[in-house]
Amino acid sequence: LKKALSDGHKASDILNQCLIPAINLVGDYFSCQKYFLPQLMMSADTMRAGVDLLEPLLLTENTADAGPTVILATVKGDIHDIGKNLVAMMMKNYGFHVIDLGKDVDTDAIISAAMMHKADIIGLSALMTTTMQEMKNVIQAAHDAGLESKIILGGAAVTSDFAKEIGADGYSEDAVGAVELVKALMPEK
Ligand code: B1M
Repeated sequence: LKKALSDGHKASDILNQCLIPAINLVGDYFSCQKYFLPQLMMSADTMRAGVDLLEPLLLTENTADAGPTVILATVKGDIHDIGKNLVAMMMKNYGFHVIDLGKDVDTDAIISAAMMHKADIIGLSALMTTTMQEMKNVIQAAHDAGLESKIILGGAAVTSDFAKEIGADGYSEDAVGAVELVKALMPEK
């Protein structure tokens, strides 16, 4: 990565054209049993180290906490957080007030945090077909608690149709799109 940067490649191009396609390829190799869990874990560690190196270059115009308040979490049962962390970084970059609850987060913890921080947005991430079902429980719990926060979804397993079906307010397939989605939902902020 350092060589690519010194050769003049942009950090965002390295992320979007190399790192993300590479980790997706690892996922494909895992699916067809060319790679196994150790390779999946090593690749995830490598990806994290890469994102850490690029992060200062990806952050450009942090206007610190001026925008909407966003609670972010990877839902219960799911420990994938690379994509959610990219969403958090991009949102902070646009001045959103991001409270990142981490991964494998209980529905109750998400609802409590949204109430405590008067969240404008609850952003949920899930990477597995099993755990994306948990998103529905969060939406139901938010509704039961009378929360007015808008709920947006993302993560490799999630689709726009699924988001509509379970009553989410929006879906984005990537981190930049998530920022645009929040801006569209909160035009006054
Ligand atoms: Co796992 N894993 N994994 N894994 N892993 C997947 C998801 C899988 C598809 C691989 C495969 O089989 N091809 C598969 C799920 C299958 C399914 O459900 N259909 C899988 C599996 C099975 C598992 C385990 C069960 C393996 C095992 O233990 N036998 C286990 C899960 C344990 C658990 O969660 N309970 C497991 C574990 C792991 C690691 C820990 C090794 C590691 C994660 C490390 C980490 O996240 N800290 C890992 C990895 C790296 C992957 C793959 C290869 C890559 C995921 C990733 O980081 N992608 C993945 C394969 C794949 O997705 N193709 C796979 C890059 C990242 C930038 O993309 O997260 O999609 P993504 O985020 C994008 C967008 O989706 C979007 O923006 C991001 C940036 O563009 N986005 C949002 C994400 N969240 C958003 C929220 C938004 C908006 C947009 O609004 C709020």
